[in-house]
Amino acid sequence: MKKVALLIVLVFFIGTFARGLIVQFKDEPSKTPIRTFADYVNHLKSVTENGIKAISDEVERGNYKVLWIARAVYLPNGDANLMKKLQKNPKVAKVYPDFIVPLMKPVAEKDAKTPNNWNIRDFAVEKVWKDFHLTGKGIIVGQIDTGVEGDHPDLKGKIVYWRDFLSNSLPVDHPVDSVGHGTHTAGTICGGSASGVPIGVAPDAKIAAARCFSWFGANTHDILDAMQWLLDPDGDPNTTNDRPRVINNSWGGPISHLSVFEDAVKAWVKAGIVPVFSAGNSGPNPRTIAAPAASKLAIAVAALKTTTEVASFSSRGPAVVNGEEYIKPDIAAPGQNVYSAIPGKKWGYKSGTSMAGPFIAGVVALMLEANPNLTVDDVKKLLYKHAIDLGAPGKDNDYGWGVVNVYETVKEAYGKRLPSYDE
Ligand SMILES: [Ca+2]
Ligand SMILES: [Ca+2]
Repeated sequence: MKKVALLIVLVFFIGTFARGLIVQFKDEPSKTPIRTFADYVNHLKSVTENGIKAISDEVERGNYKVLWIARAVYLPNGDANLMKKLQKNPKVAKVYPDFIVPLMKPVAEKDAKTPNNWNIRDFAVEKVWKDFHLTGKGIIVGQIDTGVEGDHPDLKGKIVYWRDFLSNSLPVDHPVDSVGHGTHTAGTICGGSASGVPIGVAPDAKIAAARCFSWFGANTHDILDAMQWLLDPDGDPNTTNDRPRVINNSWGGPISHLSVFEDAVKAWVKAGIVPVFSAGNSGPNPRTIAAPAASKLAIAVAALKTTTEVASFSSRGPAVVNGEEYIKPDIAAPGQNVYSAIPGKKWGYKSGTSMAGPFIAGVVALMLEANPNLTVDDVKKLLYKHAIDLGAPGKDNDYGWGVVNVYETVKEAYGKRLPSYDE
């Protein structure tokens, strides 16, 4: 009996390891000038196509997935031998095993007996709605997570784009969430007030939801596929109003995995998408920041346990990437005992940087409604400029620039609005 049990456990664990390879091609000079984002996408696609041609002898006919967002291709049957071979190809920059990114599990969860939405209540969110008449209207927020319960009373009608990337199961064609993580984060971004108190920072924003994560985590190639999909969720390259302006990423892995995602994050930024990433739940020791949060392009969000105190679980900087050390995270937002939606049309509390990231994504949605012309850099500058400095003076490895100041940040975004805009 013991042997059988051991075998079952072994098979179970082996089944959770991803298989296959991700082959990333070297960038090449573009033959035509890159002026627009569409030019940039065409460039990525052409580099990837050339790369695939160069390795075509090694690739099983038709059995691969193009991940042009990272100038890469996924080979589901790739193994260690093929990896060695491909590494010698002059067109190949790097070959990665298709590792699993673990789910950033909440550090604590409990049912809601009495609703306490301290993240909304104590951070002047309702004052922004009232004073500036801003609620995230017209802004699409992307998220890569465990899915969303689309018919939750606080999220009904808000999931405008949905795609299921979960490998090894038949894709589900409508928003579902069997884990609960993504329903909670979506609730913090744009949930309503169906339980009696508001739970979402930008209740009129909409969501483009990619489901990649199960309880165990997500395959890297599924995440890259989802990152690519979010650039054009309606599949029509001639429309761009379907593209999210900000994407919440309550996920991350060890900093050693940063490089495979870096080009995809860069493509988002080039498309004008604000990349928000949770810092990770591996604190309070230094150098525990997760990746891609550790990317210089990302807004890495630390979790607060009160309005002025960072949670001990919140991952800390500095980030050390390719021998270079720099301060991370970038900003802090409420992340402990956060009240939001959970599947089964219920509500509950979760704690984690996964709960802090979506708060910032919601604030960015308010900023972009206030002023749709803000660039990714504008958004970062305003968030960091108004953050309330805590801990060591200036930017530090616990709070980043400090605690998000929702009111002053959105107020200045609103003030920067060009007078000619839709007046
Ligand atoms: Ca489109
Ligand atoms: Ca500080």
